Parts: sequence; C-alpha cells; structure tokens
Amino acid sequence: MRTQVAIIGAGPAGLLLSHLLHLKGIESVVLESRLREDIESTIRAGVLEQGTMDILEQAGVGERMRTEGALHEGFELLFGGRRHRIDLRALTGKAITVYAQHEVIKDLVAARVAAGGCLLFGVRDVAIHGMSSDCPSVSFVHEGQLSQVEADFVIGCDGSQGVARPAMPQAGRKDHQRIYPFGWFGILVESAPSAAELIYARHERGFALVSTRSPTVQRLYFQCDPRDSVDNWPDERIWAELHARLENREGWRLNEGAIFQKNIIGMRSFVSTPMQSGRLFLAGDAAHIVPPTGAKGLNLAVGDVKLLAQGLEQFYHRGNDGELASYTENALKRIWRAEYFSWWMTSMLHTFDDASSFQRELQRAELENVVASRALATALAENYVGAF
Ligand code: RFL
Ligand code: PHB
Repeated sequence: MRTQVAIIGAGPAGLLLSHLLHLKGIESVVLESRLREDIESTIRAGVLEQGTMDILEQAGVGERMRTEGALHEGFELLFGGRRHRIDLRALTGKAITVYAQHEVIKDLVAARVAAGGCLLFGVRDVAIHGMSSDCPSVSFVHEGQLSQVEADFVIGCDGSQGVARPAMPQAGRKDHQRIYPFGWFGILVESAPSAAELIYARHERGFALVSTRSPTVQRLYFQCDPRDSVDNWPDERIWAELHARLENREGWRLNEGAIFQKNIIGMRSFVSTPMQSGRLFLAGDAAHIVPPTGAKGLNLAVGDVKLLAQGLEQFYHRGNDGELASYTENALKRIWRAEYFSWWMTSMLHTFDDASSFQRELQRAELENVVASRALATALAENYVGAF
C-alpha cells in the first residue's frame, strides 16, 4: 500500500489531521490499534476552546458540537465555602463548549468514512521504518495479515503509550517531566447537572470538579491517591467525600444519582523534544501531556495538527518545507504556555501532603487574589479559553 501521509492513531489528533489533509487534497492512511466502537465510547475530555471549535467547524464536522454541545460563558472557583464566578465572556469576549471527546471522535470517524478515507481499526504490531529516508514506511498486522504502508511522511498521533515517540532517535532528545503525587477519581452519574457551569473546588480534603456531559449525565472528579483502587470506593463513600469537599455557605448542593462509571487517572506534565526527526513527526499526547485541571490536552492536540496540516500543504502544493522544518519550534510555543497554565491551575487547586501551613496559606491567598483582581482573573480566563 502507498499513501502520502501515514498516520498512527485515531484519537482526535490523528483523525482531525487525516480530515484536514483530505480537505487540502492530500491522501492519508490512519492505523488504529483499537476497535471503532472502543474509541467511540472511551470517556475522556469535555472542554473545547473556541479555537478548537472554529477548526472543527471549518473542517465541516461542527454541526453536532454546535447543536448538542453546551456553550459555557464562565466557570466557578469554590473555596472557603464561597462560590466565585470567572466570567469568561466579560473578561475575554470568548467562551468554551462542553462536548465530550468521544462525540468529537464519532463526528470525525463519520466524516472520514463518508469521504472514503482509509481508516484501519484493530491493527497490531505497528512499526516504523526508514524515517530518515524520503520514503518511510509503517508495517502492521491487520486481520491476521502482515501489511506495509509506504508514505512520504509518518505522523505519530498514537498518544502517551504509542510506538512513535520511542521510535525517535535518542541522540539529541530531551524529555521534561513532572509527576504529581495525586490522581483524579472520575465518575459518571445519571442525574441532571448540579450547576449551570463547571465548578473547580479547593478544600482541605483535596480538589473536586463538577462538570457535565449532557442534560442527564454529570461528570465529577475528586483528587485521590493515584495508587488507590476504585474497589475501595463504594458509592456512599464517594458521595460523602464529594459533599465534604463541595461544602459551602451558599445553599448550593450537589445532585446525586446512579454512578455508572468509576476510574482513577494519574497526573503528570510531560514534554518530549524535538517533535520531529527526518520524516517522522509527533502530535498531541504522543509528544506532550498536561494534567487535566486546565482542560488543555485535546485542544493542544488540535493545535499541533493544524500546524502540521499547514506545513504539509505548503510542502505538497508549494514545494516548500519551511513550515514543516519549524514545526517543533512553532508548536512548542503554545505547548509550554499550556504546560505552565495546567501546572499552575493544578498547584493552586490541589492539596499537597507535604505542604507546610505557610504553603497552604499562600495557596489560599493566591485564590483570593485571583478572584479579587480583575487583572489576575483575566489572565486565568485568557488561558482557559485559549485566547492567544
Ligand atoms: P489519544 O486520544 O490518546 O489517541 C491516541 C490513539 O492512538 C491509538 N494508539 C495506537 N494506534 C496504533 N498503533 C499503536 N501502537 C497505538 N498506540 C496507541 C490509541 O488507541 C488512541 O486511539 O491522543 P491524541 O489524539 O493526541 O488526543 C489527546 C487527548 O485525547 C487528550 O489530551 C485529552 O483527552 C486530555 N483531556 C482533556 N483535554 C482537553 O482539551 N479538555 C478536557 O476537558 C480534558 N479532560 C483529558 C480530560 C484527559 C483525561 N484523561 C482520561 C487522561 C479528562 C481526563 C480524565
Ligand atoms: C471534563 O468534563 O471531563 C473536564 C472538564 C474540565 C477539566 C477536565 C475535565 O478541567
């Protein structure tokens, strides 16, 4: 098999890249290790920045997001028993949309299939060859058959556990990492949203987040030990912990409902550089990870593939590889700002077991400053909506 661009991974990065390339008349093949029904049902992100929505709209896959997604013009910080609204619209002129990542995936897969795109699910043993030549290739097993796709470029969109990053030459590589001493316990609940907007809460017992998925499903998280097991958390214990962390003096109370999914995720910040070597490029979680507190991961993946699509268009239609050559440099500017913001939100809102009373008071004072100062609230809002 031969194509122009071989893409490993059908997450938001791989699928959107494939579709953007198709719209520019560039052929691609997408290789995905999981099954279509699995990628279309895995619960992950929920918050889309305006810029992400604009790209999905321009790519012609924004209709369901526009009609079924929920536009949020603000969010709340809850601490010291009080709710404080960050008015995104007033502070930045922008808003975010809450629309589940697996719905974005469904929309992108449908668009690729409708356009006759080559999308192979359930592939195994993916391996990259000849990336320093002008004709790299990817071998894989599909439906029991060993196959190979030859391409001009290979793009690793295969997430944090994929094969593309480990395939990069080690010489000159630099990884930057911070692992947090906590994780998030996430649940899905059958009940109407408890609040119109997301609530990020800081409490002595730890962080909690109130989010939604639809008018009948809530998405809730709370800080936990990353080595803990969901088996230690019967429903009653979860509700007691959430109510304790969300206590307030404003008469607001979390809605309970049937919990139909529980999971624990670890939290880390990670950037691997460079994001390219020869004809192999990395995009999205394959190259960088943020803790979910700033809701940036999917949005960064979209930013990367926008740059790659422009660079590939320039290469194929204008014979110029300038933008591809400076991909790492251009992508990292946005990535590091999002890394900083995600680290900052995480540090401000979570409790650290080894924090002194001095550090805890500073953390509380920082939150007080953010809600008291229009300048600080604006900086938070600009970062959250991805204003730049
Ligand atoms: P993905 O989504 O991980 O997709 C990678 C795909 O590659 C496949 N794959 C392979 N395929 C072939 N061969 C191999 N060897 C392969 N190895 C892996 C995988 O099966 C998969 O289908 O990466 P991508 O496309 O870079 O997208 C990144 C986003 O998924 C991620 O950053 C976000 O989910 C992060 N995130 C959030 N981001 C936001 O922008 N807003 C949010 O509100 C938000 N909330 C979250 C989040 C992530 C979370 N978790 C679970 C880590 C909330 C949570 C709880
Ligand atoms: C979510 O709804 O899953 C969500 C929302 C905001 C975040 C992270 C996750 O910061």
